[in-house]
Amino acid sequence: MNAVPLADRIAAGDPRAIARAISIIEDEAPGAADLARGIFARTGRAYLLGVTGPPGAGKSTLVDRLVAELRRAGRSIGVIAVDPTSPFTGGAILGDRVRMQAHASDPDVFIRSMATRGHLGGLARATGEAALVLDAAGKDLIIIETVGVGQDEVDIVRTADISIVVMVPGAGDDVQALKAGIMEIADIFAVNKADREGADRTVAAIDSVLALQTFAPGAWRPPVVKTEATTGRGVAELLAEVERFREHARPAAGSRQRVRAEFRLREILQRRFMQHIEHTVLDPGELDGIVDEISARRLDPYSAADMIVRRTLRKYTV
Ligand SMILES: Nc1nc2c(ncn2[C@@H]2O[C@H](COP(=O)(O)OP(=O)(O)O)[C@@H](O)[C@H]2O)c(=O)[nH]1
Ligand SMILES: [Mg+2]
Repeated sequence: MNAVPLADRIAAGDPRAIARAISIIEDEAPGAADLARGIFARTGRAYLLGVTGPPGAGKSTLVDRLVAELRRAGRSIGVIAVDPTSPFTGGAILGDRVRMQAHASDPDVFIRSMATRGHLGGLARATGEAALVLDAAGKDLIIIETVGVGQDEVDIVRTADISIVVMVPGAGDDVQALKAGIMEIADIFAVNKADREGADRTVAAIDSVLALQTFAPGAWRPPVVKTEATTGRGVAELLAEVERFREHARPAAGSRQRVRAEFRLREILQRRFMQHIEHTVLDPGELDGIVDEISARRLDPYSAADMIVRRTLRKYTV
C-alpha cells in the first residue's frame, strides 16, 4: 500500500502511477470505477489527437515524429497506441515500444500500448479512460493511434478533438473506397510515404472526393498533407494544420467535449443497465436460455427485449 493515494500520484505526473492506473482501468480491476471518479475533476484540459489509418501506413513512425516536434515546443505528451495484436504475441506492440524508445527517458512523454482484445467493456471505453488518466496527469496533448477498421476504432477517433487519417500512395486511389471508409471522420489527411511513387495521385484522389462534398461557408475543409515519416518531411506542415484546425474549432470545442461527455454517459448507462438486468432482474443463466430460444427461432429478439424491459419496470412499480 502506498501512503499517497493513486489519484494524487497521477496528478503529480508519476509515470508508475499512470501505468498502474491504466492497467486497473484496462483490466476492469476492483477500484476502476472509484479511480475514474477520483480523477475526473482533474480532467478536461488535454487535447486529444486521433491518428488512424491502415496497418503499415506509418502511423507509429509519424506519431514518433509528432512527439519529437511537440517536445521541442515544450509540450508534455501521452501516447496510446491501440494495436491489432494481442499483448501475448508481442509483435507490433514491441515494435511500437522500440520505435518510441527515443522518448523512453523523457518524463514528459508517456507511451502505452493497448491490445484490441480483452476489454470487457469495449476498447473505446478503455481507451477513453486511459486518456482520462493521462489528462489528469497533466499531459497537454494525448495522441491515440488506432487502426481504422472496426467500429471500436471509429468510436475512439470520433471522441477525439481532432482526427488525422493516414493514407499511403496507391491505397485508396479508388474514390469509392475512400467514400465508404473512414473519410467522414478525417479533419486532416496525411498522405504518408510521400517518397513513394504515386503520392500526388493519392492526394488528387482524396481531393476529388472532398470536391464532391459541399462545405458550408466557413466550414472546415480537411487539408491533405504529404508526409515522409521516416525523414520527418512534411511533419511541421502537418502540425501547422493541427494548430490551424485547433484555432478553427475553438468556438466548437465545448460541443466536442459534449459529444465525449454524452458518449461516456450513454456507454456507462448501457453497461450499468445490462449488468443490472443480468444480475438483478433475470435469474442466473436466464439470459442464456433466452438467447437459445431466439437462436432456435422459438422466440424473436424484439419480444424477448420487451419482456425483459417489462420485468425490469415491474420490479420498480408497486
Ligand atoms: N518509405 C517510407 N517508409 C515509411 C514511411 N513512414 C513509415 N515507413 C515505414 O513503414 C513501416 C510501417 O511503419 P509503422 O509506423 O509501424 O506503421 P503503422 O502500422 O501505421 O504504425 C515501417 O517499416 C516504417 O519504417 C515513409 O514516409 N516512407
Ligand atoms: Mg503502429
